[in-house]
Amino acid sequence: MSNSSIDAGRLLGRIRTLGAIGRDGEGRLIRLAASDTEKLGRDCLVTWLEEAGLRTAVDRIGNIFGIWSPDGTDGRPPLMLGSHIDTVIDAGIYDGCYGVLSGLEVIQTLKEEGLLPSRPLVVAAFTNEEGVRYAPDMMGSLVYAGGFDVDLALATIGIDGTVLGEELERIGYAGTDAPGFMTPHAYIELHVEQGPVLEREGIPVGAVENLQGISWQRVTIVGDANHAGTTPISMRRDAGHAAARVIIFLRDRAKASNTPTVATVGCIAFEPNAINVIPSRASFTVDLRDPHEDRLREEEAALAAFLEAVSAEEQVGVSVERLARFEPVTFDRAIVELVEQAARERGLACRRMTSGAGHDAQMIARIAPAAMIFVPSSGGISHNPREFTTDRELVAGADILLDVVRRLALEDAPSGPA
Ligand code: HGY
Ligand code: MN
Ligand code: MN
Repeated sequence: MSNSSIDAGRLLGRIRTLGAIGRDGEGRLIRLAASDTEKLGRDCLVTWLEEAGLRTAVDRIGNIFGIWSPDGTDGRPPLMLGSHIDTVIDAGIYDGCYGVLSGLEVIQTLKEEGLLPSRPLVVAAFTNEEGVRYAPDMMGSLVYAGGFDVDLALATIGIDGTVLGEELERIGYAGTDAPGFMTPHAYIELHVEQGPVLEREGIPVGAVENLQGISWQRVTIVGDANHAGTTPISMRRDAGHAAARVIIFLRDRAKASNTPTVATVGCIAFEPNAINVIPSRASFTVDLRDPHEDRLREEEAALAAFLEAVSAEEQVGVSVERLARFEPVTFDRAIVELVEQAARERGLACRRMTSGAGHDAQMIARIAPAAMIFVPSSGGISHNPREFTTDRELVAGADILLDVVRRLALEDAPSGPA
């Protein structure tokens, strides 16, 4: 593989420019799916895609594509790169954006080098990867891979009561292409690790070989509002206390399991939410993850059993809504090996690893060979403004992507002008 490099200044500049788009009054980065701030990020990306000479396309779920189809490649399954540019609340600037902008950078570099690929090169920015405003997460890539009906997805109601399809219309990204209109020859996603492993081991490149299963649920507990001062403890139907018992149960169980199982309650709301009123209602989300499907099922079953017990003991009603459920995914071994080879040839240490986070690659893996490349996250921090990766690590990761793409792009390519 060649040792040319991407244009580091262009990539790093774009990461910082996009990272400045969508800041609120307190400087927090918030570009929730199909929001006004995300529109600004989308518009910026489309401008860069066009400046790079790529054809842009938007499908019905708002996925954005930059397409380079050199002569003679039209209609062939493309090599697809990508990730997402929507963010969580008070996000870092690398999650998702690094993969989209590196994909654009790699295509632009190969184009400028005069490469003659055997197939189109495409970079994708998938809609609503984070799933914060509309569940489930990885929605755009899930629809693209045929795992979720596009009309049902467009009808999704957000946490703010908006309808995704209407919001995409409003921001001008309700595209017309059918999701899945290009079946990739292969898909590679470059992403910051968002965990502590690479930094802790001093390794600059992760060859991601699998991704853990994800279970999202919303639990609603209904008790009785009552006076905080006059109601004896024994007479309470306290939805808040019942919710607290569930949260403690989840943490204690995951900790005691000595397995990679993780459990998170990220959102919680009480009603009537008054200092001197026993909560009549508690609604909270449960995010369970494990690399092994059978263990993830065990965790879900244990939670269901505990909810039943709490309902009886606390005399409260409990209902559960499924928000997302994705089984663990194994990535394409041949691409993983290409990542390792590219790292070796650049003299960079590399290790195989599991992704703790969900990614669009896990959805595209349903329709094409897919794999991911990780670079270190400082302190393992992500979904936090302190998310950070050094320029050197960012450029190294993009160069690995460049090498892998060049190799895959030249597979069964014509041997140059006759
Ligand atoms: O939830 C996730 O792992 C991803 O950030 N959407
Ligand atoms: Mn991400
Ligand atoms: Mn994320």
